[in-house]
Formats: sequence, structure tokens, C-alpha cells
Amino acid sequence: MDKMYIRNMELFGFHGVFEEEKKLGQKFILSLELDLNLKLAGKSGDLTKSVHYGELCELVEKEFNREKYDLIETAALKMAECILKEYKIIEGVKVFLKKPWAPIKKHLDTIEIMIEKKRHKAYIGLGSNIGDKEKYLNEAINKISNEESIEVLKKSSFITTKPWGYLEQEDFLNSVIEIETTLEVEELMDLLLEFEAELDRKRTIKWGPRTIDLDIIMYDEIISSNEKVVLPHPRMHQREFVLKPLNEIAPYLMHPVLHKRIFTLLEELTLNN
Ligand code: PH2
Ligand code: MG
Ligand code: MG
Repeated sequence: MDKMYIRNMELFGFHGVFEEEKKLGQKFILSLELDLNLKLAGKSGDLTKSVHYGELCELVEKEFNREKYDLIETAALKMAECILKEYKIIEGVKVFLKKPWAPIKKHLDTIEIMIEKKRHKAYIGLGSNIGDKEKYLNEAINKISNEESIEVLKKSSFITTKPWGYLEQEDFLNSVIEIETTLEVEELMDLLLEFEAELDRKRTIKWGPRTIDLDIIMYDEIISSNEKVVLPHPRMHQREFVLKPLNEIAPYLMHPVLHKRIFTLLEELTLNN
């Protein structure tokens, strides 16, 4: 990926844990590393295909001075979020923030932090088998698309499926959506759990009836064995109610553990049943 670097921009700000820092202010030094394709602009000479770095610096300075924070971590994170929100062509950003003159009674060159934020692609499986199933799926998708840090890119159709696992329950309505998000995987998981709770989800029987179930099926090509979010979803390749809708919107997506594409996994599952 091509890069744009902005190095050592001076900012005056009022961030700090000490009262004096918030009163008197001090100088900060900001650097940015931006991931974006610069070849299009290079070829065409068209500024709109790149980032006007003068405007970007203005934007970042405004965001830096919008509020006073205790921590430079907060100031850096806010700037990273603001850059990705404002510039869709920027895929990722690293924000380096120095506070060389922090009043800590020590001689040092500088203290510096780096925060990285990126756009991620994820697939979310939705399922409902209580009450107005279509309404629950639609409400969940609305909640997800109303999030500032999420954009819904694709939606599969809603398909009716027989219950899998625990059989003594109503048929399900299932769907899969593709999203782009700047949330980390744990943040996305917490948000989906929040939405499930808002939509009256009760956890009683494993694999039992539910108003809404929102599962992260894949998140980039991440393979994770973290107890809280196992990725890719460990049973996705055994479930037609995941593979069928997923195949509608991403047939060539590669399963990062099995190294097979979604359409192949679906063909294999259908053959074996
Ligand atoms: N979800 C389950 C268990 N069984 N069966 C179908 N057909 N659809 C589901 O979404 C589903 C299921 C646990 O998440
Ligand atoms: Mg599930
Ligand atoms: Mg679940």
C-alpha cells in the first residue's frame, strides 16, 4: 500500500492530567502515516483522487483542539477516528503524538505514543425464530447501519431454515450482511451483544429459540481462538443457514483456516447432506 507521511506538525493544546497543563497549555508534535492508493492521483494529476494535505492538517488541528483531554491517548484516538470518518479513500492511519515538554521534572528527549486505526471488512450472521422474525432482522440491520463507525455494504436475502442443533423449535429466518467498520473485533462484538439485548434476546437453552442472534462470521482474514470471539465462526462451514446467504454476497471469499472459498464449502455441504 502507498503511504502519505505528515511529519512533526506543531500543535498547541491543553491536554494533560495536571491542572497547569489544562490552564497554560503546551506544544505537542504530531505525525501521521496514512495508507491510501496514490497511483491513481499520480497517473491522472487529479487532487480529488488523493488527500489535500493542507486541508487534512486543518481538520486534524481543529479536532485536536475541540476538547481538553487528560490523556494524549484520547487526543490521538479522536484524530485517528476523525481522519477515517472524513476521508473514505484512507484505508488506515497511524497517529504519532509527542509531548516533549510534559511537566514531569525529568530530562528526556520526548514522550511519544502511536495509535493505529484501520478499516475492516466483516460478515455478520443474523438469525431469528421468535415472533415477527422479519421485523427482528430488519431492526437489527437498522441498528447496525445507524452506527457511525459501521457501513453496511451488502445484504443477503432472508431465507427460512430448519433449526440446526436443538430441533424442537420454530423455523429460523436467517441472513448475512457484509460491513465495513473501524471498530476492533471486541468492540464490534460488544456492540452486537448490546443490540441483541435491546431486541429482547434471552439466553436460556444453547442453540435454542431467540428473537435475534448476531454472530461475527468473519473479520478480515483474522484467525482467533480468543474465548470471547472465535474467528472465523467455528461452525460456519457446517451450516447451510450461514453458507447459503453468505454465498449470495461473497461466493469467492476465502475461509482462512480451511483455505476454501464459500461456494466450494457450500457445494461440499450440500453433497454431504
Ligand atoms: N442458530 C443457532 C442454532 N441453530 N438453526 C438455524 N436454522 N438458524 C440459526 O440461525 C440457528 C440454528 C445458534 O446460533
Ligand atoms: Mg449463532
Ligand atoms: Mg450468537
